Amino acid sequence: MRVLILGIDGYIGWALALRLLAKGHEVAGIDNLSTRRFSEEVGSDSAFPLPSPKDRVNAVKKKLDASLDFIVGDAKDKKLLEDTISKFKPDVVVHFAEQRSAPFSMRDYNHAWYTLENNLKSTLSLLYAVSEIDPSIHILKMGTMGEYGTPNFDIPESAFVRAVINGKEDIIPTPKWGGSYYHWSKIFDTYLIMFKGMLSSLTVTDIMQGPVYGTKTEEIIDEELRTRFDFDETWGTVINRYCVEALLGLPITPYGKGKQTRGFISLEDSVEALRLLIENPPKQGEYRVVNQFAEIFNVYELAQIVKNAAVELGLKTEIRSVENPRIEKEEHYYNPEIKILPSLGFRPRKDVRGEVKIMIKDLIPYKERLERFKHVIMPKTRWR
Ligand code: USQ
Repeated sequence: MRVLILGIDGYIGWALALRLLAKGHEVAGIDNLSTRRFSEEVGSDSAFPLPSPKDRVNAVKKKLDASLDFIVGDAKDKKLLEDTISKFKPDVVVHFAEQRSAPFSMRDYNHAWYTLENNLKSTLSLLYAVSEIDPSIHILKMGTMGEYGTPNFDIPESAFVRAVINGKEDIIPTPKWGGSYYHWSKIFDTYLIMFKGMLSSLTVTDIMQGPVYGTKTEEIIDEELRTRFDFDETWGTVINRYCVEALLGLPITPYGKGKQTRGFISLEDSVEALRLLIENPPKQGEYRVVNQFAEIFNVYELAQIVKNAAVELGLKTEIRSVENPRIEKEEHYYNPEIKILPSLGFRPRKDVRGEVKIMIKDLIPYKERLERFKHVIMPKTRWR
């Protein structure tokens, strides 16, 4: 298949490009390299040094014997999307080109607005570009499990639910509640996709994915092929952060009561699930919502798992619950449905317990590099 990845320079975008190339698909990508700049803005960097786009393309040629078109450009630019789609003629466009950090979106008004503008505009540009050039192209869009929030009901895996309101029944969009401007941007994206998708009979998979963890996938066999790995308070997700904290002898930091519960998935399983969704598109004109996670944990349990792994590897570390910088439920019901990926044959191959040991071992050679960023690890960005 021919796959265009918007956001190809990112943590998942790059790993997915490698997986698809390794499976013989043709891949092109667009990225404005904004995560590299924003990571610098908060005084941080990827744990693994990142090759330039040109070096990435060369590494793919050398290691995977594949060619890759890596376009440095902005996915908000509708003209760029039109030109690239007309020229490359993708079967599927993957949309990862969004600002993906909740804390970054909560820094101040400018960061909130940047997140909303960037994410909504890139989504609308893509919806229009595809509907005008070839509405049969499958759009695979990265949403988030965080769109649902943490409701007191079982989270369905569907765009709509049956509800009784004031005694009358109707079908309504599945209720949503974002925990940051970032999460709200994904909710607003979803509404744009549902509306424009209905008007133009678009074929869409909207993925509701939980936090991803891991340092590598099957294709990431050496430094030249590495994907970025963030660990600072703004860009790092919880498990990745805990591993770096343990490695650097910093306390592992569950926020508040630590009973915040989410559905987690390894990078390896994430790219494999995405490959399955690309190779098994929905019916033409269908809007498919997919919940994507592998295991459910609360953040205190995760701290214990990382601590045990670190101790086994001879590292000294402790768990220290820190004041929660976020406004979120610290104890809640959580039971999301997951049926589409299993129906496509998806079986997670990694689990947190096994993977965090591999992650810490993978990070050990970069300890000195990581020491330089110790000051950007403890949480500072407050929601209020
Ligand atoms: N947390 C801690 N300690 C830490 C860091 C985080 O307890 O050191 C807690 C947070 O308070 C939160 C949970 O861990 O309750 C998850 O936080 P996170 O930073 O790992 O993830 P989040 O900000 O929700 O966002 C990440 C990705 C985002 C993706 C989302 C999936 O950055 O792109 O959409 O995970 S989900 O969480 O399901 O919305």
